[in-house]
Amino acid sequence: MSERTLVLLKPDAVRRGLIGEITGRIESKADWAVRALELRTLDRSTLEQHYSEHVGKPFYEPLVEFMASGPSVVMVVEGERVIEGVRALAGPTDPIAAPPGSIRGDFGTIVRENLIHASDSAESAERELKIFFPDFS
Ligand code: IDP
Repeated sequence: MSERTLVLLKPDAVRRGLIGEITGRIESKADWAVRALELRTLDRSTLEQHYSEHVGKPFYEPLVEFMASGPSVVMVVEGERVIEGVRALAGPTDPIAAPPGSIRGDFGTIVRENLIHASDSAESAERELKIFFPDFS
């Protein structure tokens, strides 16, 4: 079933020149397509909505600060089982625990600066796409 997900290449990925590498892995998957893509510096209000489930956790403030520290790539990716699929390409949250071959496993070491965000369910995708691409249909 074709579906849509929100993907963010976080400021560490952009600073390190990994936009092409990471986007290429996503684009290479059969029947997936990038439907919208923009380089955007995220403001606090957007990030507060996006990470609302993490408010009050010890990593929340440094996370928001990091995510606002420079441009991210924000994109809509569409395709067969793309929600589950981009999460699998990304790997687990902690890059040291992420297997080689995954994006976080290949390029990351720091839990906060783990390169990529991808919606974790159909409900999250719907909510997050509205935050980042309110006019996209
Ligand atoms: P996910 O991005 O793999 O879905 P979440 O648990 O939703 O992981 O956490 C959101 C983001 O918050 C992570 O991608 C990471 O950047 C950051 N984060 C999560 N847990 C920690 C932590 O324990 N320390 C520092 N940053 C964290």
